[in-house]
Amino acid sequence: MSSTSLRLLLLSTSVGAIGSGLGGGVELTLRNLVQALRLKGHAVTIVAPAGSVLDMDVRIEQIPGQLQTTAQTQSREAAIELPANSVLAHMWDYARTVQSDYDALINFAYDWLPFYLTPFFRRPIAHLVSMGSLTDTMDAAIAQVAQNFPGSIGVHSRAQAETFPFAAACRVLGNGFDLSQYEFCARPGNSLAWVGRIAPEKGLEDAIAACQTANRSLKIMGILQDSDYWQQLQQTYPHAPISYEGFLPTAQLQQILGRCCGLLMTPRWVEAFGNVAIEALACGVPVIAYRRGGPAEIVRDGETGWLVEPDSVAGLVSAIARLDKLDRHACRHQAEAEYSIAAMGDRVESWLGDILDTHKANT
Ligand code: HBI
Repeated sequence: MSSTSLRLLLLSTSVGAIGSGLGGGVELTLRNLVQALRLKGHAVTIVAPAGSVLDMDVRIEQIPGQLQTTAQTQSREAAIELPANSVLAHMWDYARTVQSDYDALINFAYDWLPFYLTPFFRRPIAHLVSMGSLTDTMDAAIAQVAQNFPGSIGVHSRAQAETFPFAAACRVLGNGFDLSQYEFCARPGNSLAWVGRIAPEKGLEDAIAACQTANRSLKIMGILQDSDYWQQLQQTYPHAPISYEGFLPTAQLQQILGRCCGLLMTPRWVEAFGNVAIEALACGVPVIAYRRGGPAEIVRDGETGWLVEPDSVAGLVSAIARLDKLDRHACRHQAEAEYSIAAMGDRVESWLGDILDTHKANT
């Protein structure tokens, strides 16, 4: 692609305002992508649910309306849901009216509507799919775009792509982080860390059980998304050495995370990527993760972390005992080599270039 500056319209997730934490990893992904694209000279505008805030000077078109139901709480056969006064519908109606001011759109919502609308738009739409396969209707909607607009489906990991029938059509992009926001910590304390949305698909109970067995304290950070689940954990493990540190902005998160001797990742589902793994590596913190989904592609087993038999608490305990075999400098180096803002910017710019070239060839 020529090095012309692109005018890009980024449409955020529909399940929460940016900064609310409800958008999970997508909020961080979107923020870092804005930084990566602007670093490469492109102009970026964001469309997001009203109440969105971002720690950078970028225009956000704030759209009012009812948030979308989170897809991971739906059953495989769930029908398409669109509430009255849908913020998603308003976001994409806005995009329709302004599309001529942009060279391309990037969709971050894991929802049927943006995929269905793709052929109705004059401008090309790049879809950054943020989760693995969850429902038949979403699989069908994404497959339709993968077929009719080859190359326009981006994912974070090969494992995530493999959950879809159209895996071969997916462009694996990894992710990118502003590593200057993460401070390397050479001498950690004894605590372990667990970071993520506190919800059943994240398997927090295994991390708690492992720390109780290993007699290590566990610092828990992230949005308390499912309070019933959290209550149930407290009842099941009343004496576990855990502390909930809250849902923290990056500056505070990395301060606590960096002083931990390891991060535990216990996903029950195929984690599309595992942003928190990179945040840990960036601080020099090794990652103990189930051999499942994105984290299994990130962790260099025996070098920057340990990969564990999925759902094996005993495996977590044994990996905890081997944390001291790992070099914290190797962790930081891996983050710098593969997951910097610049590295992600190169991958996304190349992806957008290919989509624009294909679009030009077909119009
Ligand atoms: N569910 N319906 C829906 N739409 C989204 O955009 C969405 C979601 N669930 C979770 C989510 N986005 C993000 O938290 C993850 O993609 C990281």
